[in-house]
Amino acid sequence: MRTILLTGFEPFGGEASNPSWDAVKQLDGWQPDDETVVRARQLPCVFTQSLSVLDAELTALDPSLVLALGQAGGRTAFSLEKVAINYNDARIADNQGQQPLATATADDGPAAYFSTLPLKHLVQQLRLNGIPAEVSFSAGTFVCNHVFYGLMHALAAKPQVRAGFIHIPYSPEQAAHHQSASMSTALVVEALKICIQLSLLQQPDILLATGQLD
Ligand code: PCA
Repeated sequence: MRTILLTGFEPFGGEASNPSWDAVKQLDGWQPDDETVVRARQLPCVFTQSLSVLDAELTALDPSLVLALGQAGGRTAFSLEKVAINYNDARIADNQGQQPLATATADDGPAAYFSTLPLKHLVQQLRLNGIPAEVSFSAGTFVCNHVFYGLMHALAAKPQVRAGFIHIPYSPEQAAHHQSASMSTALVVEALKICIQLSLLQQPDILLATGQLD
């Protein structure tokens, strides 16, 4: 049996829920085919501890594909992150009151890693299925980027294991308070199924104009 690991975060920043966890937990146990099963795990919104939990799951599950999710309120689309940077600079405290400023996630690591998901192909297929999607070139400098960097650092010696990070917009319930864009959990789940099926094919990415001017 092949395992796919999906992660979502606990609530943070005063929100009552985190739609990244609400979405991935719905796919725990889902089988995209007879030989593959999805496992969903929640990560604490805490620097360092989030990576201890993730590393333990990577060891226990030995996944063939990893999609890590987080919320980025204000985003207008399902946002596939391209780059994880070796830099923590927290504008707010994490859920244990830590606020690292200008620190590295891995002292011995490179400045950045790229996602190994077929991002352009995913954006194309998501849009064809009526789901707003984009490639993003910054996952920020908070716990999500920290987890994304730690994930890619942990898998650096395993290029056959595709992995990446996805930021999702507010849920409709949250957006009603923030007057912002939203995406329903049902649509995020549908998007994740497309990402899983396409990423498992192990085809190289396509060429498509998904860059940003500035
Ligand atoms: N979003 C935060 C951390 C947890 C989450 O869901 C971030 O974007 O860093």
